[in-house]
Amino acid sequence: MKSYAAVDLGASSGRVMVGRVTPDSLELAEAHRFPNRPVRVPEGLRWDVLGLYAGVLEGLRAAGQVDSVGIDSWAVDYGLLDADGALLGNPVHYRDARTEGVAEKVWGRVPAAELYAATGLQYAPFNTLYQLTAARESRQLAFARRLLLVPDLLSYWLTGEQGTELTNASTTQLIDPRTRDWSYDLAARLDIDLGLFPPLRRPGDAAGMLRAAVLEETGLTGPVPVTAVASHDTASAVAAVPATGERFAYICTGTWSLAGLELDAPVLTEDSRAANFTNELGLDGTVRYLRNIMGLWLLQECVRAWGDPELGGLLRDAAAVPALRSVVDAGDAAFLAPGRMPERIAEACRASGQPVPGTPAEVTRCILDSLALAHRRAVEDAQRLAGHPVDVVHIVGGGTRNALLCQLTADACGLPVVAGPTEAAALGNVLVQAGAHGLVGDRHAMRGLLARTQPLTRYEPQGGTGRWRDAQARLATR
Ligand code: ADP
Ligand code: LRH
Repeated sequence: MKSYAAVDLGASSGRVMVGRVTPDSLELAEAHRFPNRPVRVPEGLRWDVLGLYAGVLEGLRAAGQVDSVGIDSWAVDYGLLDADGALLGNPVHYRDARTEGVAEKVWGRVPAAELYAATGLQYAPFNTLYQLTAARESRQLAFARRLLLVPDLLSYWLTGEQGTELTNASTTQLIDPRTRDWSYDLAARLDIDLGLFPPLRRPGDAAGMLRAAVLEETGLTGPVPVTAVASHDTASAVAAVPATGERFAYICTGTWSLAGLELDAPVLTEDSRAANFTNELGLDGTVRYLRNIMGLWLLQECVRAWGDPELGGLLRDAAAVPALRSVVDAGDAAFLAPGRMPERIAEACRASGQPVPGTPAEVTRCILDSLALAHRRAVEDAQRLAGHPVDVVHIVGGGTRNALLCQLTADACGLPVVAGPTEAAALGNVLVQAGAHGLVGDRHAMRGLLARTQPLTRYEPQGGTGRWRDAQARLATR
């Protein structure tokens, strides 16, 4: 048996999990969980990356002796280092307003269609490419000698070694999904200095050893290697989808819903661009063909506005509210920024001539119906655009704890939903480490092990998809 520490940093919480693996068994236990609360300072919204690093160290101490450590986190964001290797300021949060209006400037130099053809990445205002363009005139960027994506930054602090992990690099919009290497020509046309990024590493590559000071602080006995995993949390979560065949769609639910397919090659058509599907990179040469949906962020922000009522009670009350009274477009980037979420949802309903949800239960129901509807649309569009039909939808991540959302998704898609595992990103992280150490085989073997060992819940579709089609039509005509 081997033990692996998986550091998994989501937008709402960070955790250090310990996975114990043999060729026939897989157990995951939580060593430490800590909130991830962005901080608004006069310059804008920032990640408290030192607080997160402190949480990682505390988690490693709680994890105890392990055979290796892997790190994954949310995508696109980065820290800049000066010539001495010191961090220049707090990493900017992807929900910060600095990228407003930047895309249009970029498209003036490289049209959106060419950008998509080169990178296969959906338009999202926070793609690293747009963030770097927004920062172009900043003194921080002028002083920077290195750019490390968030998991790579933490890995650097743990080991002293630098690298850029490929699955997360694929969210920068600077990678060509066909060559799985940097898009040199595009970067040159946009004056983006790829020399800021350290060399690419791939999931399973060695990423250094815990530094002596880290061993001392965590009480671990060295040497303890750090292994590059699929360091984009969504790539780790997709690796842990317990599918037993090829005909499946997945929805990674947490702060975001990431809904789509695993493919062998990118889909770079104009239709795909118009539908805003992304081609991010996954394990074993795969492409994660998916759409970003606002996800449980909508609910998180409402719950925050309501003074943090207990989630279980809220979901029970929402289950009693009549279905599909009002829906909003849960893919709309208008919901990206924090603040005033119940009001913004009410305004969207009013503007589209639908009943305005009033109570927290009604707003929650509107959010869950809207998410299920967006899940349906993404699963349908992905199958059509990629020519890859599916028989089942796998839901992984924190949203698997929301039985109403899982059932509504099954109903909306008209397909069975298999929910679980909840800590998919951490499991994918553990399994890539286990794979690197020869304990499990490729992603199919990983999925077989997950399907045999993890508790999963099946939801059968109910009630026909007609009313979901009607709700979609209501949204489409507005
Ligand atoms: P991230 O990794 O993006 O931080 P998670 O995968 O941890 O997100 O999922 C967080 C979400 O899971 C929360 O926003 C919440 O909606 C949902 N969730 C967590 N616990 C429960 C619960 N007990 N019941 C229902 N939903 C839950
Ligand atoms: C989910 C996620 C998602 C990205 C977003 C920025 O945590 O990594 O895949 O698009 O954060």
